[in-house]
Amino acid sequence: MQTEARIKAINCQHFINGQFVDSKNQKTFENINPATEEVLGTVAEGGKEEVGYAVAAARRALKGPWKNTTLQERSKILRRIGDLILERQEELAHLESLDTGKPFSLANSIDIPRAAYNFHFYADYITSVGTEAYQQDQQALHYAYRRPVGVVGIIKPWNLPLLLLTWKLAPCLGMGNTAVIKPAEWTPMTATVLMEICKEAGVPDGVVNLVHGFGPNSAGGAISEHPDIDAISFIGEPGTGSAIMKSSADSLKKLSYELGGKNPNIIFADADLDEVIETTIKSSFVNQGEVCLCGSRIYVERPIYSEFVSRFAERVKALKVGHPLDDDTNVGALVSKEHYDRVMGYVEIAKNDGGTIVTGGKRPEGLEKGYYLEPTIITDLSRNSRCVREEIFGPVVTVTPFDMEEEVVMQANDTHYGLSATIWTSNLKRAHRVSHQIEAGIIWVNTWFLRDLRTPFGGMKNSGIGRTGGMHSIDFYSELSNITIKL
Ligand code: NAD
Ligand code: 6OD
Repeated sequence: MQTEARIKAINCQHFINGQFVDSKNQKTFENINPATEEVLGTVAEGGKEEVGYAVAAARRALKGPWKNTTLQERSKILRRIGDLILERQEELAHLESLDTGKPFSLANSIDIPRAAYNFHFYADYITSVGTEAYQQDQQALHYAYRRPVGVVGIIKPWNLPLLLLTWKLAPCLGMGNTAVIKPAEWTPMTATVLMEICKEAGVPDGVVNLVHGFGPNSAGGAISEHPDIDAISFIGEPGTGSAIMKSSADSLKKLSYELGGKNPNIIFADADLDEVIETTIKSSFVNQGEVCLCGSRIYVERPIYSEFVSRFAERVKALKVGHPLDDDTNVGALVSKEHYDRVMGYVEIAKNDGGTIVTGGKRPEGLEKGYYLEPTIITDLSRNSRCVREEIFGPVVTVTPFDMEEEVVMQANDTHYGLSATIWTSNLKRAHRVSHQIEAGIIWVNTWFLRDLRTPFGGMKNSGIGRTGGMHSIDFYSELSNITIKL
C-alpha cells in the first residue's frame, strides 16, 4: 500500500544573515521527485553574489556575538538543535525521502536520528576539549591556545543530506566558527529546514548561512574561490575535490575531504555465513547502494563461493523495490535521471565485459516512472572491468572468488580508493593481519557501518584528506597558537 506524502514539499530559498531570501536575479531551478519524476518545488539558484552576501554575514558574525559565546552556551545551542531535529523528525524524514528517493523508513530510523545525534554528541564533546601544555624545566611553560578557524564553506553531496551536513556543522559551530553551506542541488530541502531550526535554537544571525545552487560557475565554485573563506569541508567525488582544490589554491584554504570509495567486502570461508549474508544485504543495497561505505566489491573464498552467491541472490531477489513512502519498501529510487543513466551504463559495461548478471540489472516491472533499478549482483568479471574498478554508487555489486589471503589483499588494494573495507572471518589473527594490510581508513571486522563518533573517520588515497570524528573534527575546526612563557 502506497503511503501518501503527509508532508508537503517546500520551495527552498537561501538563508543569509538570519533571513530566507531569493536570489538577487530571482533565478530558480526545479526540484524533481526521483520516485515519480514530478516537480516537487523550486529552489533559489545562487551564485557569486549570494555567496558574497553570505560570506560577509558570516565574517561579521564571527567577530560579533558568536565570538563572545562561551563553550557552555554553544554546547546548549547544539543540544537544542539536536532536540528540535528530533521534534521535527517525521517531517524531516519525509522531506529527505522525497528529495533523495530513499525509503521513508530508512530516513526516519537512520538519517534523521543520526543528524540529531551529531549535534548531541558534539554538544557534549566540546565541553571536554583541552589543549596541550609542556613545562620545559625551569626555563619556560608552553601551552596551546585554541581558536576558531574562521568562516567555513561546507559543500555537501546528495546521498545522506542531513546526516552529512550535521556531521560537519555541529563541530564547526561548536568550535566557534561561522558557516556558508551549499547543499547538493538534487537534495535541498532538509538543509533549508535546518536553517529554521538553527534560528529557533538561538544561533545568532549570520552564524549559519545557506546558498543553494550548482557546482562550477555557480554557488559551489563561488565558495571554493572566495578569498574570505578560511576552510572548506567537502564531501563528494574525488574529481570535484580536485576542482575545489584548484580553485581554492589562490587563497590557501584549509581543506577536509571525505570522498568516494570502491570498498572491498572480503569473506573468508570460516565466517558465519548467516551473519555475512544478513549484513552484506545492507552493505550492498541500503540507500540504493548510494553510500560511500558500501562494500561494492565482494570477494569470497572459493570453498563457499557458490553457496554464498546462490544464498545471497535468493535474499536479494526478495528485496522489495518500490515507492519510498511505502512501508514495505526496502530499496527506493535512485536520486536523479542523470545518476540513474550513469548506473545503468555500468550494467551495460558489465555485460560487454562478459559479466553474468545473477539477478537484477533492469527496471522492476510495474514501476514505469521514477528512477528504479533492481538490486544487481554481477559475477565473472575480470579485475580490469570498469565495474570492478570504478565507484558505481548504486545498487550494483560484483562478486569474485579468491583462493589465497595474499591474493585477496592484493585485489582489495588494487584501487585508487581507500575509504573502507569489511573482513569476515572467525580467525582473530587473520582479522588483525589482513586489517593491517588493507589500505583503507575504516576497516570493519565481522560488521559494517558500526559507528562510534569518537573514532577517526575518513579515507586514504583518492578517498579523502584528513579525518573527522571526535578530536579530529575539533582539530580541523580550530587553529592552535603555541604560547611560550619564559619563566
Ligand atoms: P559531487 O562531487 O558531484 O558533488 C558534491 C557537491 O559538490 C555538490 O554540492 C555539488 O554541487 C558540488 N560541486 C560540484 N562541482 C563543484 C565545483 N567544481 N566546485 C564546488 N562545488 C562543486 O558528489 P555527489 O555526486 O553529490 O556525491 C556522491 C559522491 O560523494 C560519491 O563519490 C560518494 O562516494 C561521495 N561521498 C563520500 C562520503 C564520505 O564520507 N567519504 C560521503 C558521502 C558521499
Ligand atoms: O557516519 C558518518 O559519519 C559518515 N560520514 C558517513 C558517510 C557515509 C557516506 O555515504
